[in-house]
Amino acid sequence: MATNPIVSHLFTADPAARVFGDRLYVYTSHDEKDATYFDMFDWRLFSTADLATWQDHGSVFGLTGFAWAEKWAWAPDAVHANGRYYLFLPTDRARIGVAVGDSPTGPFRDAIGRPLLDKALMPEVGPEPIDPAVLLDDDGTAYLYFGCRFPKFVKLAPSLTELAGPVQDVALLDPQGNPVPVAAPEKQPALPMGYGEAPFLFKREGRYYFVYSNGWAKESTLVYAIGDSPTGPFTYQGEVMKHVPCVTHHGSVVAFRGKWYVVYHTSELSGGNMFRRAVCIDELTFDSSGRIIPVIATPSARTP
Ligand code: FUB
Repeated sequence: MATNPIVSHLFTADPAARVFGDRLYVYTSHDEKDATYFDMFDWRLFSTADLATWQDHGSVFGLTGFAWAEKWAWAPDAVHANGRYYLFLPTDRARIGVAVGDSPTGPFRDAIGRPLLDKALMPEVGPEPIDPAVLLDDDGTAYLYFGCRFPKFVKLAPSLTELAGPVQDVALLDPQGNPVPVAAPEKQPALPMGYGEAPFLFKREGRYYFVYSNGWAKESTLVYAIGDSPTGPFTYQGEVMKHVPCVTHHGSVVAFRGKWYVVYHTSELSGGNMFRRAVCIDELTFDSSGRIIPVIATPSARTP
């Protein structure tokens, strides 16, 4: 594999790794080189056939593509359905839009001309509907997960541009079966199980893995829970990976060419700046019962 980070000519974050055809695509958000906040304007795309050489597909969509969006182009996800490619994109810490295109690399356009979810119109989406992640189940049903501090999900219609049910809370349980309390607004969730942000769903051997960040403390990292259904409940299992040098933790888990990988970001490339992150990849393995063996990140090369 190439050395970490996979991209070092610009700052990238919040990777959503997806396999389309015979390539691994990583959709990212984009930290500005002089960033002092998560003031982000566009989404980038990189792909590889061999995990050694990465192709930069450039900026595949930006805030200007959504006439209704103002700022904060944060964590994306992508899904292939209906012969098209759909990007789920959060803006404004308040809305999630959908862009659609005919190829994984675009061009993409606003699919519906308005947000799919909008906090101003739908209080049930919670205080911060960010970090969309889509699970396309084996029967073709799509579920959208999202939320900071309050994990939410909603079933999508086959078009992927309409909702097919109510917005619901994701039920997270501790190993004894008790509900994991959601985080109090603006507070660090209780480690290690509390939900912070960055949901990501994948399915393996019939079970649904709900990956998420447990917050912004110095021990925080990506953790996961497992459920028997895409609608939960999900029971906490442990860490996906050990803490990496970054205040935020956001990643995705993907199978590619017979192995599993976790794709995530750290602040190492910028020497520790939390607003200037870089996307990395490491192999991930499971034990015989399907538990993730926590990944120890391969350190990133740093800027001189
Ligand atoms: O990139 C902006 C925000 O930082 C994301 O939405 C969070 O998941 C965190 O990575």
